[in-house]
Amino acid sequence: MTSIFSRTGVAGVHRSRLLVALFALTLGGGVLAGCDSSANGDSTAMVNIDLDAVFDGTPVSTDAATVYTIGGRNITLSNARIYLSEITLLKSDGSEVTFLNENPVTVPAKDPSDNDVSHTVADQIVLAKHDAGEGLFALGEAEAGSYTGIRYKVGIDGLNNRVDATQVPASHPLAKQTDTNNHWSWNSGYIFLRMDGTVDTDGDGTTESNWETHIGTGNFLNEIQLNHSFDLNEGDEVDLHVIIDYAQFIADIDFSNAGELLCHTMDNLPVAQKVDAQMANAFMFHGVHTH
Ligand SMILES: [Ca+2]
Repeated sequence: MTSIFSRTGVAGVHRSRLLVALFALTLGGGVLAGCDSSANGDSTAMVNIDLDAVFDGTPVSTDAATVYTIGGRNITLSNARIYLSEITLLKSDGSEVTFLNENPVTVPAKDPSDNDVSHTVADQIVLAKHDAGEGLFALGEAEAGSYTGIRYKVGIDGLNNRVDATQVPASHPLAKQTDTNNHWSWNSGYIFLRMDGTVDTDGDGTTESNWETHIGTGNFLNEIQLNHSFDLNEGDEVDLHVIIDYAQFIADIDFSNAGELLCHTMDNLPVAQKVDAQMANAFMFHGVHTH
């Protein structure tokens, strides 16, 4: 008898705990429904990318008084800017999230046979003007969950690189820029990586000559994948913190060789190839920071 009463007592305790649990679930469900109605049915996080530009470990400076040494030569930096596109989060389950621009633009372009076409740029493209202090960009929403890394292209691929830049609205990253040129022509496309500055060619310590490293065209389009596990929690706003070391891009350029100082890709393929070979070494996924 005592054992039966005892079991009843235990069952009673379980029942009341179950009621508490159900009550909590109901509350939780109400909160979830509220979030779902304001989003698009999924639980999502807001994702930004923080492209943190350094030069050999210190923050990039385009101040003329900031002198860097590379290959034994003093150089300064006046421009440091880069295009990233097709920015994609890699989920633990093997699926992917590629960010799209909330305001796609439809502009004239040339197809692979050089015919005039109308092309819609849907991708969430980033033009990071590090020389202007621009490195933090909103990418959009991504599903909450477990991720293993990110992938992106350095530069612009396909028809997106064949548009008429002068027809792209000024607010879009593919627009012809008015401060520093970002685009050659519809057949050469965008300048994926642009670095400029001065260099001490005569070795007296004072920089006096210009150097220019402008990388573009499909042959030098790189895809970068950075593996780093992270979680996105519903309702969070996070920064994907990626460090870009601009010194790496030009690490193999011989600044004592006048033939390597000016490279606009098509006119100096050997230097473009040197930069291309270094591309993957310039990026590090530092972590995910929640606001
Ligand atoms: Ca000099």
